[in-house]
Amino acid sequence: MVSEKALYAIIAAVVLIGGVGIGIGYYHAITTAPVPVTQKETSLTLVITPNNYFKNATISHRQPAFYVLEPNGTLGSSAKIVLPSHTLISLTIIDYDSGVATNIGPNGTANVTSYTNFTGTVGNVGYVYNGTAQYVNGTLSGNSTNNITISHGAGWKVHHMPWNSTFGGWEVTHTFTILNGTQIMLNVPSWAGNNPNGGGVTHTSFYINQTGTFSWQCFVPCGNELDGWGGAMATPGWMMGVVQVD
Ligand SMILES: [Cu+2]
Repeated sequence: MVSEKALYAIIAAVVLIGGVGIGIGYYHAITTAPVPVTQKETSLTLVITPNNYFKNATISHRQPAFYVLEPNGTLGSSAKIVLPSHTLISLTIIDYDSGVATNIGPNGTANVTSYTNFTGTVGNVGYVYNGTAQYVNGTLSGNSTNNITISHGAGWKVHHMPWNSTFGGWEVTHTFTILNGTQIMLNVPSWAGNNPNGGGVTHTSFYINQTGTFSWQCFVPCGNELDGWGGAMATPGWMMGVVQVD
């Protein structure tokens, strides 16, 4: 058993050593040049597939859905997307769907053009990749396997997706929209394109400089029933969900 006197001696030694440690740490802190803050960055890749089988009591139909591309290559659920706050988030949407949206907005008959905009992204822009009429990315030249040159495009920089008068709709398949209550924090439209095989890649970046749990929703009525607002549009992990920002 340690005597009371010895115990006090040990406590005193611990306090003294700890104090010296703090002193060294403090001395170090005030004599070292400030370390440049490295910008925090992360990436989020969403994949839209159009032909997922949706079945409930009244719907038995193929429906589109957003997935999160996980680091191991699998498609994870988009029902709850966890993101860091105060971090540059590089968002890529790989969209296998196609076809213009005749209506866009908070109900099946609305035509609210703000949902065609890139809102809350860096510079309020996005970049569209794929063989659009406006911009062809990636051209191949050369005719032998030893002499192939691929010119990569820089993407078509857009503030908003246009109306396609030939097809009679907005060039938007779906939107990835994050809401704080009813306020739009982020709106990213995904390019519909006029490639008959469908498919496009849209890239943008954004910050969320607050923590909390928000909702995300697609604003193209792409579901079944309720003027397109049932089915996928009303089911977490399909065309809606939550975004938890830590
Ligand atoms: Cu949708």
